[in-house]
Amino acid sequence: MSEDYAPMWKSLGMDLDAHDALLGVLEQGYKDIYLAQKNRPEGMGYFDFVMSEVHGLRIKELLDEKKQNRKIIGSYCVFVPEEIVLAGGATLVGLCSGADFAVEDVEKHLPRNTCSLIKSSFGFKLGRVCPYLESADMIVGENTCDGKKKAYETFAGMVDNLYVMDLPQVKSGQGRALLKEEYERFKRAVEELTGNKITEAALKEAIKVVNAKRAALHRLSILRKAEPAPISGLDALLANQVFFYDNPARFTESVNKICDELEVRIKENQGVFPANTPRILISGCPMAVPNWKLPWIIETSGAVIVGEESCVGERGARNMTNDSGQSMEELMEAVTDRYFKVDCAIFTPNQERSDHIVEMAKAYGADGVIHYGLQFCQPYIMESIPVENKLESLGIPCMRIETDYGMEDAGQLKTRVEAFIEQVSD
Ligand code: BJ8
Repeated sequence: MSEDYAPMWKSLGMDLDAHDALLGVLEQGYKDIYLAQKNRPEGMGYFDFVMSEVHGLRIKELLDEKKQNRKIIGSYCVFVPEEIVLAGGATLVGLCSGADFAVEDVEKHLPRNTCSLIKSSFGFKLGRVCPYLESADMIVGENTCDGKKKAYETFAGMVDNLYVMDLPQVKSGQGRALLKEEYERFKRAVEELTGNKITEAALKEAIKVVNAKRAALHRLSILRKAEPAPISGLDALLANQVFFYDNPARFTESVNKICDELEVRIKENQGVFPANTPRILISGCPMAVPNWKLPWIIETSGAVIVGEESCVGERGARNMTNDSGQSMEELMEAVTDRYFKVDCAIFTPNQERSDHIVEMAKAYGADGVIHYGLQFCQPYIMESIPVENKLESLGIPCMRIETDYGMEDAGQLKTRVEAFIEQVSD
């Protein structure tokens, strides 16, 4: 990191020693996993920089925004509409939940058999090591899986600015009405927090900004359909992860730059790995920074990841919000329509998700699908069985993996992944 950010972190009430230790692990992990890759697009240099400054420069930018009276809203889920946040003149950031931290403390508040993602969100708070969380003027929790919704009851006692958004579990008329009502309530909460009345013009503009971010990621996804794949899955995952932290306009520009470069690579038939490298689609739980374990294992075992059916991936970014509405009512309907299509495993039934996995496997020319379930995540692990059955019935090999954020099972996972890759490359 180029600057001494210690005074800034201290001003946020962070535990500097614990934070230094965390950054040390993060930097080493990034070096070993990301910088050790070969044939990376030059444009990834921007993301290397973002990652090296993820708790530094980006936080300074957010604190500068706060000085200008702009509010920061943190979230843990793709159901929190960035369009409404931006329209209210605030900034949305994803909150850290991709690494184990302060596990002993966490297990005083949560049962041991809670998924790593939820435990991590508690660990970053209890350990005081997440500058995004400490900068946030509002933290949005959402009633998605049972684990999260019960955890937020406890989390409410650890922070003084938790806002809980209710979410439907069924894609019915009532479900959609609940989502719309919750987005209206959230809009009022954002207005109250920022003191800005959200206008049609502001919402329309915000929809355009967020759509542009998504369009850049779509462009990147489509380029990954090429054979040989022009970018590693690890690098593409990183772009999908940074989506949640970066300034929207800068992010869009940076992803589009990488895409320009990839188009040249494709024309010249240059792949990141040799031609005919087995192609894998990952599907399942979201992978938040710095959760790179499984993609790293896959791509150091002789395969390339060509797509992510995940909230940090296509599930989160695939649908656009219609910006053609003229009234607030029409625009809010469009926001609701867009998010109501997210096929998270908390919905029942959730046929769309397995249809989408099949569609993606075919579109990206995947030789096999690896379903990634976080241990103790009932919605995704339960769904992984019908997903596997469906894929196998269509002749698409599938392997289900259950893991956590620890490295203890890395060797065992590698053996399984290697065997799967051998199977799909026959
Ligand atoms: S829309 S996937 S981001 S809820 S891994 S905490 S489901 S027990 S993260 Fe998610 Fe929103 Fe859905 Fe996407 Fe629970 Fe499972 Fe843990 Fe999970």
